[in-house]
Amino acid sequence: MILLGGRKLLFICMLCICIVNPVLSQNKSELEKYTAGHEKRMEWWRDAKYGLFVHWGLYAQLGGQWKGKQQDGDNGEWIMFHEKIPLNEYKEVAKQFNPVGFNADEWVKIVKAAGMKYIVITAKHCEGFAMFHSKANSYNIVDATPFGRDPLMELRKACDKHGIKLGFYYSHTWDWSHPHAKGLYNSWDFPDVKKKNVEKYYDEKSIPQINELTNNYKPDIMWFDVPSDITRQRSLEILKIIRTANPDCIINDRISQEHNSKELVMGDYFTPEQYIPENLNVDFETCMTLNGTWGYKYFDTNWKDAKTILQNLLKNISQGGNYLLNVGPDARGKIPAASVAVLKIAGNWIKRNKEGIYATVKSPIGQVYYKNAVCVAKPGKLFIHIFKIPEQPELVIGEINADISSIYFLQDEKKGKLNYKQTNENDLIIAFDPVKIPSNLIDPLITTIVIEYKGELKPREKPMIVDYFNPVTFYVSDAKLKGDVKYGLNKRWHPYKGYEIRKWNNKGAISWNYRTIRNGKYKIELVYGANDLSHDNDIHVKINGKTFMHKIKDTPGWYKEVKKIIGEVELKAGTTDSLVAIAGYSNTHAIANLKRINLIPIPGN
Ligand code: H79
Repeated sequence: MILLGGRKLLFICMLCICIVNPVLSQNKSELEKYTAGHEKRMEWWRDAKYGLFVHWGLYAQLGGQWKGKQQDGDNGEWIMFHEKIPLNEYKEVAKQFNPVGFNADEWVKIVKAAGMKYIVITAKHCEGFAMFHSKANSYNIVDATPFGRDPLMELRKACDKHGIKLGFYYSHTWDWSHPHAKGLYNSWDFPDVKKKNVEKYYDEKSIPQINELTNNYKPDIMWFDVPSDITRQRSLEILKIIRTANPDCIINDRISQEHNSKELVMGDYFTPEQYIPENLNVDFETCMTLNGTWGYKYFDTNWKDAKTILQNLLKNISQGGNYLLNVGPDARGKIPAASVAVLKIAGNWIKRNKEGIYATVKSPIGQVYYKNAVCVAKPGKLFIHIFKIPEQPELVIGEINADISSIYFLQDEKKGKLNYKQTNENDLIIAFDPVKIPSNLIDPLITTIVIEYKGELKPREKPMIVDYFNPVTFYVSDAKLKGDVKYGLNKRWHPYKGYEIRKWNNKGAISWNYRTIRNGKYKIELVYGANDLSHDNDIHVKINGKTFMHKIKDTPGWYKEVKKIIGEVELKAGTTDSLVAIAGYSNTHAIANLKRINLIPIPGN
């Protein structure tokens, strides 16, 4: 080991500061310059709510099967990686790829019928094959297949014709066809990492192709994937290319390693994948598959139904985010008929209820207390999308500090149909008796009602309601923290971990105020993650003058959620109190990652 003397070390430090500082400040001003205009850029996107993700590449030709073996459980677009298909054999697939059934107009019409406002399509996935005519690299759909057409240019034209926005997914770091690409690289053709010069990959392929897409196809969105192994300098370079050509081009978070940071740095929005976040106060878009794969697999017929799609869309918009739902067109260039059918059913519902979807915003009073519904807002209106008719003939909306003028079904022209009462506590309760409601107003998918009010809707002031008619969740994101208790990632929602209390020990407390509107008995359920080091430590929950102690056991790991019923509690109507959770003695640094506490009504009480 070389030991540096104090003076030498100081000299090196000074030298580093001198060299690094100008670069940092230059980076900072470039970053500011090329991220400016976020609010304006996001206007159409925030109103759009719903888009189509399209994963289409050479993997569509294979349909999830290689040499007679079906790729179970894996994503179709990953077949080259999972089967370690040699590049020269994979290139043969390109020679067979001839999707003559592709019709850009037809795709855009499917998008419109689905009620979607934009498309994001794979211009190049990790396999490295470009689905557009690239001069920078001949491994592309025009030069390397018998098809010889440029589907992205055709789509650009069709989208312009029909008023649909178009974005491109581009795998800027991973590329299994390029010897110099890093990240998760092709280790079967190019095993020698020492021979790699990643700058060559960026200079020869990634950067020129991003230039081509930007300048020739004028994308409205650039959607990058896994930014592992990319330097900040390269991410900035990409940002600069895109924004120099078009300051309004929207870019997702995965352009740079900020992807895991607590705030947006270069990107315009976060991209939770296959997971709808809760309480995230930043632009985001949840992407999800319609079956179990992004890229086409002929044997995956596990389609989500229209109701699930709509619920996902509505949950996302109620949290202030967009929904990007994926289809995987096949080797003929057709979107599978089963996907088209289900998108259309959901699309017809959206057309009927569009007023409660597009251009809505997150509700200023948060969610309603009735659990099987979500709430979104427009000036003077709250839209309540009801997923399931309540078992009790009423909808508990909760505290509303505004002058309500009428409550009606969105489908009903004659307004003011629903009766309601507002309690002394300003809680709104809507009568919702399916026996009395005309059957045509109950939608077999989702029923939407509108609450119209005059004046300003002020934020809620009172503690949350514990209501015997509805299970209640105490989210840690809404808790008061006392002492040495912290949120993971500074309270930012994490794509895999969600919100949680981290490093919880016996030096702090987590609490929530609540009030009750009815008598009732509840089960207390803890939701947390812990590993076996925590076993036999305990968690204490205090409610209604009683303390419930829970011993931690049978927990598979810090980030694997477990649900444990720890006792029962009876609450009387009209109480205001608090629920407190405290970690018991711990000889390790933390005992559990707490996520939430549920009170589940016990029927018959
Ligand atoms: O394009 C879709 C996916 O192909 C892509 N993102 C969406 C939008 C994507 N899937 N996974 N990843 C990106 C990152 C995951 C990587 C890995 Fe693994 C998890 C690498 C190693 C563990 C799964 C298991 C894949 C390989 C082994």
